[in-house]
Amino acid sequence: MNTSASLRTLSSSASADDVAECIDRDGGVIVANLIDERVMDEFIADLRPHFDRQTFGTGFNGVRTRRCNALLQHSDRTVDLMLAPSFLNVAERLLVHDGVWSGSMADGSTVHKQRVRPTIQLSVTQAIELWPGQKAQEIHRDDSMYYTRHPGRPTLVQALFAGTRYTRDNGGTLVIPGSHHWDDERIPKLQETVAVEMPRGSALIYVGGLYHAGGANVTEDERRIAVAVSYTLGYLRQEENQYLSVTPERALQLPQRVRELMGYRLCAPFCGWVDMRDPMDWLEAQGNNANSSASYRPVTGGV
Ligand SMILES: O=C(O)CCC(=O)C(=O)O
Ligand SMILES: [Fe+2]
Repeated sequence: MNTSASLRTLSSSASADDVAECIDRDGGVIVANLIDERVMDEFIADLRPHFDRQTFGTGFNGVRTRRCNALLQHSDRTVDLMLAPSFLNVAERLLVHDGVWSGSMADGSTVHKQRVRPTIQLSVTQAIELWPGQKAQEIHRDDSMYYTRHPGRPTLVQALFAGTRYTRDNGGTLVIPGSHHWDDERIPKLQETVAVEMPRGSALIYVGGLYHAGGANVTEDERRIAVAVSYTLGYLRQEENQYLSVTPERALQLPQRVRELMGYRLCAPFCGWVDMRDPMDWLEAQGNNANSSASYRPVTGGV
């Protein structure tokens, strides 16, 4: 394994510009103590019964690994991870690109043009529990699902929040710093990877073009939890189908910004409509008879 070129660690008070610049250069960065202990405790406690219903995976997903999905359905604290400023603002900086001209004929002779820019939206939410005995995963790029060509504009920004500490021995994610700049022909090698080590509550944030893999868990009895949350552009398909993974009733309980990020907001100029209207109108119509913020509790309110 490579011991020299590890990713940089920045503090959670670093500016979004600094974090984005670091990711642009190295492909990823570790943001220290992004999620506070209380939030992580509550989050993992909410997930525990769902984790415990999962069986181990197969192949790429790991024969000694359990994965728990649909995190917005299971825990209010998913919101804290999604909206962590050093993640959301950085994802916006890295993904949103210049718009296209969108025109409309006003009176048959004049075309009014406007420059529009795409939104970003949630792509996946998944907690990954690596058990002792899990071998290292295949090295891959997460943006392969979008057929992204490299080097080029990012289509995915993902965070792996440490739900337990991350060590080389318990399966800390292996990364190849700078590999997002590689073309699509170069083959990544295990010797080029470095293991990410970080305390619980810190996060590895990276672009989808960074080569990485889950590490091997060679401990006797220590499980490693990573919580994957990713953003993509509003006009691409979501890795995890948020409309079917999270019920409309549950979506209506979540903060407005979260619903927008789930994809219930049209991506300009006109991607994602329902009956030619913003899907948010459809969602809100489902909740006309319900108390729409009944059960979401912000962390400051009630733990
Ligand atoms: O578990 C990890 O450290 C990484 C998992 C991963 O990269 C994936 O499943 O795509
Ligand atoms: Fe991955």
